[in-house]
Amino acid sequence: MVDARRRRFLSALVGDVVDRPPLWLMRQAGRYLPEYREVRKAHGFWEVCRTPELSTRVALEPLRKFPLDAAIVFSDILVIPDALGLGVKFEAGEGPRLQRRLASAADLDAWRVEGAAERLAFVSNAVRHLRDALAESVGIVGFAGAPFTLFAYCVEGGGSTDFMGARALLHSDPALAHRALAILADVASELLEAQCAAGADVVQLFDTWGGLLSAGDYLKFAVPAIRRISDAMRARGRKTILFVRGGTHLLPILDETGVDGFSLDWRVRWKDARAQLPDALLQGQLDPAILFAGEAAIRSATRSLLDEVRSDNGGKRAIINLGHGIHKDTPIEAVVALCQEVAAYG
Ligand code: 1CP
Repeated sequence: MVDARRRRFLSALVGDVVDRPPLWLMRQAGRYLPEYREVRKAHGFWEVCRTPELSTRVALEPLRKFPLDAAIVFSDILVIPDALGLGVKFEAGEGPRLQRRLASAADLDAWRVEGAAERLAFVSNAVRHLRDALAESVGIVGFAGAPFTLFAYCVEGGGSTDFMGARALLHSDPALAHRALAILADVASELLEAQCAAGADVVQLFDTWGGLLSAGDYLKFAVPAIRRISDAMRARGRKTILFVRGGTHLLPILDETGVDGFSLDWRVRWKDARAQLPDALLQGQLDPAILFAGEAAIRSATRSLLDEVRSDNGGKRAIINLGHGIHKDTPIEAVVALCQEVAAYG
């Protein structure tokens, strides 16, 4: 028997009637949780990802605390560059660093494409372990980085505010960029399919930096790579959601990606997104900053979003979420208030 929360999540994915839209939060298993920080004191980031007992423990923690309808597997988008041999290090206190970067055709030729899927088996193992622990209680979200965002980290070697090097490379060597994007897409496809086969109900592509591109460049470089993924996933009956941060200007072309759903960031109005994407599943899109505004503001913003979503076709084809990952300094009581407000909306 599928429990009420997972049923609600699955219904939203296919556009069936729901009592209220389901809820999960991007980065819900991360650093804002004291229990996560405790685990990280004793274990390295890679160790948590690669040890199913640990990845499941941290993925379950938000479910124990809040009435969420789905869990997200504990992993990172940078597992793909690591599996390709770029050597990703997560040091405490600083962002991730790649030991090797992408700057030339020789760099790309050195990528270890063969066997990458096998080196990523720990992610689907984590999903399988999480599904065993959750049984039918809630949904599971699998994920991967979207090709352009992965490309951006591969070129830059770590975080950046503008990813100038990556954006320049698209234009200085478009053939190299297209080739790299296609490889990243194919490895992501395999990783996402493995997560679905292991028990994920839906997968999300995180295009955190896609909004840096002009609509023309997104169409030229990012869309064909995403399309490789969405075509492969659809052929196997899997559902894919695409999150593009800062992608309001991309709404007129996002349909071309061929994915099933879109995770909206907080800047766009729900109904404007709906007008551009009439048939898609939509997810979002509370501003993560609301969680620092106090209980009354959180409850009121959450209720406004729920009302807006309900006025869009009775709240079908919708998932409540944040417009970006939860901030690491978010107070726990704020998350409680948000989740209570959604859970009470029936
Ligand atoms: O709920 C969860 O937190 C689960 C898993 C999860 C997810 C979905 C992690 C664990 N990372 C991600 C996605 C991710 N990773 C994205 C896309 C989503 C987003 O935009 O927020 C991005 C851009 C990354 C890259 C990354 N990994 C960063 C940002 C780097 C930068 O400056 O550009 C960081 C800090 C990481 C490490 C990381 N990944 C996850 C956690 C909990 C952490 C913190 C590291 C630690 O514990 O020391």
